[in-house]
Amino acid sequence: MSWHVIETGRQLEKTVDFGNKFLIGNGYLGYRGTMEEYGKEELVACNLAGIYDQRGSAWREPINAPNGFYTQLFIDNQAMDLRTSEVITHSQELDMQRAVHQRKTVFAEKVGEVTIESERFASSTDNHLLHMRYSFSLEKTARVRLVTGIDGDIWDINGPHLFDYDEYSEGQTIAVSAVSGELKHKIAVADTISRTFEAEEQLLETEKGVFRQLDFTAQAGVVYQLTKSVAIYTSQDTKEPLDEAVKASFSANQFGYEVLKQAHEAEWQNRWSLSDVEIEGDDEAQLALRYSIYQLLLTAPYHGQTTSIPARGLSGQTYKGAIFWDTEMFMLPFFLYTAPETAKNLIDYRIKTLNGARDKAKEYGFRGAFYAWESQESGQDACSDYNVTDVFTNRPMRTYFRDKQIHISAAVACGIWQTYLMTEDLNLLINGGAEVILECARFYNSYAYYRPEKERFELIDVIGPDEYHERVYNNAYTNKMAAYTIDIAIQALERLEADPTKREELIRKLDYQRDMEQLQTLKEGLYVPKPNEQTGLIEQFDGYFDLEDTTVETVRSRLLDPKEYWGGAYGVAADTQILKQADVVLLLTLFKDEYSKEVKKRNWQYYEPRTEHGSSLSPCIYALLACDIGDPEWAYPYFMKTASVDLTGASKQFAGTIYIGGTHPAANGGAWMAAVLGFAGLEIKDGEISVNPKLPEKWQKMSFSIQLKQEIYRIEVTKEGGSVWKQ
Ligand code: IFM
Repeated sequence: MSWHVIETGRQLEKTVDFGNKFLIGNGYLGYRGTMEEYGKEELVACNLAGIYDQRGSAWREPINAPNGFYTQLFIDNQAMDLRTSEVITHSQELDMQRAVHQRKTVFAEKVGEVTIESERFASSTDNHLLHMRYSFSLEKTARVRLVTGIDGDIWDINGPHLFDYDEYSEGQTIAVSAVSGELKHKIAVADTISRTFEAEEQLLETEKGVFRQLDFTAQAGVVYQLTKSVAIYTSQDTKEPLDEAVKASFSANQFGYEVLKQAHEAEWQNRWSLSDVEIEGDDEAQLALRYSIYQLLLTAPYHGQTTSIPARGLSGQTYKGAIFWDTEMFMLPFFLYTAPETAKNLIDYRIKTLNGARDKAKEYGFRGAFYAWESQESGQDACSDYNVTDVFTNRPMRTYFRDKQIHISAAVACGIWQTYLMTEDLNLLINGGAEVILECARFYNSYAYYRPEKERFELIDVIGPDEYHERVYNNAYTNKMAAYTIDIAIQALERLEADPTKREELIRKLDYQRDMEQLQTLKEGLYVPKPNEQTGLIEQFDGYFDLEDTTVETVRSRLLDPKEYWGGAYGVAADTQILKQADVVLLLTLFKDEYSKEVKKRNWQYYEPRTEHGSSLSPCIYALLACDIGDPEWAYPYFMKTASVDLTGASKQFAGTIYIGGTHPAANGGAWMAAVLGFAGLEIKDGEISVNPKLPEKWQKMSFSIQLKQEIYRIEVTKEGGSVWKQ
């Protein structure tokens, strides 16, 4: 049961939601959980990782490939369509263990019942491939027409992105290739079918698609079956994407659906064996946590391509398909502990995009690396200066995410350092990791502002994790993370002493001699807000405690429109202490060993009622700190909220008028952290693994594996304690 996500009944109002919930993918592509007969109005999309296009001055976003699964059955010229036909029963199911999507619909037709069943998966063994088996049967004999092929008229938020469509067909293989408007990327999709029945076949070509039309008389009670192997290649993969796609689709189809599925399932079994977390005593939590892990596994660049995980995964073009701090701060730990090679791929993306970060620092008059708030393929920042649209005037609002959310560089440096500490692989530092860390530290050195009257450096005019308060001074989280970045830059230079030649080369290349001295000065002089001696509270930023102290509900009641943005110049939260997401609590979670339990508890209690949790990144952090304080019952509802965000679809869908729906991989990673690092209390220090369980009341036992320096460890915890053994 806890491996299956099932929905029954038509539920057409949830079409967009189910598109996210029933997503399949393999790191290269994500295919939304829509029906085969659907089109762009239902947000059908095959979203591609790491390949972007801009149309005019609209937002740059990832490219959706033409839909190779398009299939429509007609009975006596009547379309069998979940949207419009009479339906007796309908179900949609995701088998997470095997990463397979299934659909079964029974239609009521003049000729009696018509049953359609389909099954699909995004191949985990060859990430260019998608496979589908489609079958149907009729209660009474009738004339049928099946149209199946590649639909190039696709959903885009800021498109269309594809032009110059070319169609191809040979034998059972058809293909479409098109060219993107901005960078002239070629995208090719090929589809080869096998079928169990004879039919009159005709080729249909439209402006943007190619289809086969199969006409025949279907006998009552016979199951007619079709399998499709869809291959996708782009000019980022190969010079001749069309040839590659045709070849791949054709040869995959020769193996047969079952063989391909077995290989795919074996690979998923392998992934699950390293990443599953079993919970005894709470089926609901088990399902939600597995689902979170499923989402991480389907989105990650397992195959070594240098891409990272966008904020909405591969569920569509929301948030411009961009990479945020979400990856390093919320998802990376899961990969570091369960799939370190994939964690390295994520880190490689930041190393590869260092020049983009350097350019951004220069653009704002700073030195070093200022990573993009919304990073695309070369590290360019897709975040616009006007990133939210006002619901009243419909005008873009000036926001400061791009220019002031400087904590992003610290997240990148910290992610690289954590990866290095876990793997102890000096090559990671030598091959670009140290360079990124040093450049991030240099950025803070250049951003810091010396206040002679206070004899300290400050970080002024920033936005912390709580985006509702813009342009604040000394956001405690940002200052602490910047201080940590300086610290790890100094430590990275020390570690590089193991290879003095490489160290010298790097210092020379970066002309870093003077910076090294300055980092010491900054380390000693950078102001990091401390807990107040009487209250134990850390002020989120200078002047935060002077703001109106009110409740989330009061602030919500002031909204004139439910989609109104809470932050920015006129936002309802901006002049109050109401925050969007964990900020000081995140700081305390990350640096938990540096603060007393009392300080952590007081801040949790102060900030929690003032937090809207308007970001899916928030509840998991409250869960983690609650576990650290020793209160799993406080933590549990936040864990459940995080882990089930993509199952319930209960997340914010709009920022101003801008659609921000999709899957939430940061929350998925947060759910894993809350369970494993929080409830099980897993810690690795100096290569030593320990657990300190604080299981919620219902949970009797948790078991999971982790990978540490090529060894696999099995861990079991109960309320009484835990055990760790090498496998
Ligand atoms: O990175 C987050 C940010 O912290 C809150 N708004 C959404 C972004 C993408 O998930």
